[in-house]
Amino acid sequence: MQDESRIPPGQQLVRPGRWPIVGEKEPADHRGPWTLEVGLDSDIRSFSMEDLQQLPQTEMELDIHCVTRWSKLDANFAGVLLQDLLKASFPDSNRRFVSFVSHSNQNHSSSIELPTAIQLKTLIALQYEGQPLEVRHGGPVRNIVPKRYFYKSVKWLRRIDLLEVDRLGYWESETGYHNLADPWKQQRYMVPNVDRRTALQLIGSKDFSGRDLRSIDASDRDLSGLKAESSALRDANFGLAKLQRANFRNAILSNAHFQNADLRNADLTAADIEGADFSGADLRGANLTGCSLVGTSFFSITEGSKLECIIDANTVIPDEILTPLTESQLAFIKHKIAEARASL
Ligand SMILES: Nc1nc2c(c(=O)[nH]1)N[C@H]1C(S)=C(S)[C@@H](COP(=O)(O)O)O[C@H]1N2
Ligand SMILES: [Mo]
Repeated sequence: MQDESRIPPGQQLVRPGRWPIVGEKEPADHRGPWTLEVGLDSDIRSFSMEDLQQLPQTEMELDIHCVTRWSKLDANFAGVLLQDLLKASFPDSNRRFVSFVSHSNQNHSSSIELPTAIQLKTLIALQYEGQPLEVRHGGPVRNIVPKRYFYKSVKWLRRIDLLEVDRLGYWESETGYHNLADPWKQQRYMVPNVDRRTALQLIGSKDFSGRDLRSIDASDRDLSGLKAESSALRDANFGLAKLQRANFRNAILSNAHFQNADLRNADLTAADIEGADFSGADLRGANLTGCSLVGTSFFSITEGSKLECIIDANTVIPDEILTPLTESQLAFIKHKIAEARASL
């Protein structure tokens, strides 16, 4: 039996043994052996991998909750507790925030209040299931903040800064992810980045091309033929909207809400639809070629009733994009595709 209380609201479990890769796939180029620096302003302590291995090691089973709605339970990690690393570097500092900085091409980082990080048992992870952490998952060293959305857990951790004033991380400042990131409170996004008036004007113009309109409320609107190529529409609400022939090519639609939307003949080519919800949406003739489907929903169950998307033989959902789906979503969409093909 799965313990429901362990799965935060709006999350679905990945298939057993799966661990999706989200965001960057590799660190920036680097020479020489990996080091981890801990910095208190200009005072810096440097740890080699051997140094880290010589500190007390802690092993724990953790649940991963990604903001794009997938969760993975009982992931086994081992490494050094942040608390133990600080004992070995700056035992007497009582700074208020900690920032985890990656050695990555986009200079990722993420921050959290230091007492919270300690209390949550933040781990400087070196191992996953008894093996050195794979590079694609942040090896040789990443931090893991338990009980927070996974963007607080930075891959290829190179530097830990102890701060008096918070410094927003990459996702938090570039994409509006919520700085507190508590999955049980669904703290996924900060407030929308356009006011209601601007939003209504843009909806009237039917042109979102290239714009960042996080969490925009376009529910129940007539947006047929919408131009939204390469726009950033994380968490946008298109529930019940008319989106026939809309152009969402290369758009970021992660966690967008399309419940009962009319997406007939819409073009979603190469869009990021991770965590997006298409339950009840009409996808006849829509093109999903090259979409990323981690955490995507094509049906949902609310109050006991099942809300299903509609597809037909003209819907383009290539088989090779289906693998990241959860077990129930995969079974559902495969069945729908087979049905649509059979009705030809
Ligand atoms: N350096 C770096 N760290 C990162 C990211 C990233 O893109 N770059 N993505 C974050 C997000 S949004 C998630 S969900 C997790 C994904 O980790 P995984 O790819 O090992 O599943 O890493 C987080 N840490
Ligand atoms: Mo994420």
